[in-house]
Amino acid sequence: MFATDDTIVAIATPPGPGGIGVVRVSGARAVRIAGAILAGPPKLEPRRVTLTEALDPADNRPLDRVLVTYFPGPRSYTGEDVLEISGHGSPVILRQIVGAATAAGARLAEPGEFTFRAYLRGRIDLVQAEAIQDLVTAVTPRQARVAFDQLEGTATGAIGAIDRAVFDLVARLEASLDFPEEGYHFVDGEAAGAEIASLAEQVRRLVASSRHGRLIREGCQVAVVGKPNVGKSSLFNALCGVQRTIVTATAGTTRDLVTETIDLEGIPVTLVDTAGIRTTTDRIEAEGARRARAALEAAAAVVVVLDRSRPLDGDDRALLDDTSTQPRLVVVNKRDLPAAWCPAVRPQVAACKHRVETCLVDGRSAGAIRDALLALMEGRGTSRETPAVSNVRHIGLLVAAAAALERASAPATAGAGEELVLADLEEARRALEEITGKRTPEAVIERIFERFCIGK
Ligand SMILES: Nc1nc2c(ncn2[C@@H]2O[C@H](COP(=O)(O)OP(=O)(O)OP(=O)(O)O)[C@@H](O)[C@H]2O)c(=O)[nH]1
Ligand SMILES: [Mg+2]
Repeated sequence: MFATDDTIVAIATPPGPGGIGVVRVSGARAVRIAGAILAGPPKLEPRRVTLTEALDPADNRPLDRVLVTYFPGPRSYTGEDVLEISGHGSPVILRQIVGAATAAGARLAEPGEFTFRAYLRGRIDLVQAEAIQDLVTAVTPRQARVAFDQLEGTATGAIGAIDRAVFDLVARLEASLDFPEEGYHFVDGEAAGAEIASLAEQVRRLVASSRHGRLIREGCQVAVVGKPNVGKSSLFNALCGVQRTIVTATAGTTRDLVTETIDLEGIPVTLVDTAGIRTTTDRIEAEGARRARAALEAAAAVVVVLDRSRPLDGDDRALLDDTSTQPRLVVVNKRDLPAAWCPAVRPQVAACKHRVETCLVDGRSAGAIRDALLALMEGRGTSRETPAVSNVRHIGLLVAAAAALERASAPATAGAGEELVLADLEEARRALEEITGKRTPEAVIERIFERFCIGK
């Protein structure tokens, strides 16, 4: 996908002016390029900072005073010789330094190419490369924590240990296959079956914890729905902590979808405020209600807001019926006003598992709603522990590995032919090694690195 024997250069800091800006160079010619573009040229000491000047190749005049750090391979980010040149964070100067480096023989790096080289040279595996991207793009501290743990090797370690155990079993089974007539029995069928079942269980546990991991990594969308005027926008604003959307006493205030992402204990939750859903002949309101229904269907979870001060009517009931199979939180609002519900409807609402009574005029219910929302998510597999796996690519392959191991377990116990068991064990290994990058199709690798930014 990329040429790997040349030397690459890119600006590693974000576009635009900044306090400092860093140009990164990686490859076999890095030191020679330093000699060509830096004043002196300086004697670069490994992992020490050198103060010098970057030169304009056109006239050898200084472009900027810079700090240069030299990381000799293989103990560098990419595993190759790396230079980090820190200058003033001026896009013009940084571009000129890059220009000087290309004039001296470097090539402009593609997105993710530095990290790709780190992967290629075995500094990190694919899971860690993906973790770097997650870390850089994290929007909640919890996302950053999960990504950093994966970069440190938690997921890699867990998956690697299982892969090694499967490999060990495969080796013993193959040895039994190779020497059948001598009566070699490197593996007892029953013991092998139990071993495989236990490995499958370990993979299943990783998958189970990954549901929470995925919520943290990807976040989820929560639609706030209800009849007009029940207090949806008031709830939305209370959760956002700002008056993001208009609240008035007029029914039908919200006409379109309004979205905002909040941090719910580390889960980035995208809240969608919607127009009130009721039967209407007004064209604008009907379109609003149509969009509200679409948001409702797309959402991972839904908050149904009811107004306790008005009788529960057909529109409320229809909404409660429509959302009954979705993960949902029922908010019984306007607790401060006299209740208008007849006793007969109370059990219907009381039957909703996740439910909270609120008063949304003063914003004091926000904490209770957050807790109730979190309880709803927790029912869907969240916990406060940091999950090892969060990436949907990894989860899919873990599920495939667990299934293959489960298929192998019974025939092994029954003492069926080694070939049969071996085929499934091989499949499990293939899935595990596709996660870490040992056996990953090039197209998948390409897709992973093209999402990186230039200079990473
Ligand atoms: N007394 C009382 N009034 C509330 C409460 N919550 C909201 N309101 C009022 O109810 C009215 C409607 O609130 P909104 O938040 O705009 O309701 P909505 O569901 O978004 O309404 P639409 O956008 O028209 O569908 C406003 O006047 C709010 O101040 C509450 O808990 N108690
Ligand atoms: Mg509204």
